[in-house]
Amino acid sequence: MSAKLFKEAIEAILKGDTGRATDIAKQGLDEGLNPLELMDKGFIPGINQVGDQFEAGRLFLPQLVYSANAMEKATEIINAAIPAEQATVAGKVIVGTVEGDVHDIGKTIVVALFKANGFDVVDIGRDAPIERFINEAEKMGAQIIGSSTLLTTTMVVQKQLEQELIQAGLRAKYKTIVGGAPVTQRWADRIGADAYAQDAGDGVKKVKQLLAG
Ligand code: B1M
Repeated sequence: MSAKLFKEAIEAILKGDTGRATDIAKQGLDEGLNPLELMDKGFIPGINQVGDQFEAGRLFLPQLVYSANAMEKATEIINAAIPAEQATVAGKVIVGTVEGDVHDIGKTIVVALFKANGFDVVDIGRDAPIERFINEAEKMGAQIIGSSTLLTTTMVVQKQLEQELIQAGLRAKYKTIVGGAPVTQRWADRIGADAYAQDAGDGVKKVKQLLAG
């Protein structure tokens, strides 16, 4: 039954059918599916296929926008249903998508999972300037600054964030974690970030490690 629903989720995202995508999200949750499984096996493969088709020139920007809208609405419903875990480590985290990049679906999932794991999170949104990451981290007394980016052209902003923290004399005060589709452990090492996470679950694991260390 769930395999059929995952397939329908993929199709709804490919068609950019928001009504169908939100119905499937609700149906899956009503049927007791794990929200993250519904995301990982249904909606995320759907939006990844959209990305592949866009890259191959088989889909155009308006269709990408329709699919993204459907994905955003389904993600909203699913994020709200992620069960809250008992907090094992307390921690304050700032998360945002870097300046120049409006992709925030993955970042929103990361934020939802961080919150569900008991972390105190300030989501500074997308296209967020470096000063905003730093000012908000200072304001909230965060221990961790997390940045997301989906564009190869904006990956460099994660590096600039590291440099700004050094220049402001604040680098030792914070741990940094980076993520996003083109980001890798190698990139994190190269720019001097403290951690890299490949998905939201990995992000929770890495944040716990950073707080423990
Ligand atoms: Co655009 N886009 N897009 N897009 N888009 C990509 C990224 C692209 C790879 C598509 C492609 O060509 N195959 C390509 C980038 C190519 C490149 O840089 N090499 C691309 C492009 C080119 C563009 C535009 C430039 C298109 C144009 O205008 N001509 C434009 C950029 C505008 C801008 O930002 N300045 C653009 C616009 C858009 C939309 C607005 C239409 C929409 C975004 C809507 C939104 O986010 N609200 C969109 C979408 C939806 C995509 C794809 C199809 C899907 C992204 C997504 O949501 N994935 C994408 C193709 C792809 O990635 N396969 C594509 C699902 C999401 C759950 O995964 O975000 O990777 P992801 O997040 C994961 C992990 O990466 C990780 O955990 C998440 C959950 O598992 N993670 C973290 C992410 N952040 C983390 C932070 C952490 C830890 C883990 O700690 C802090």
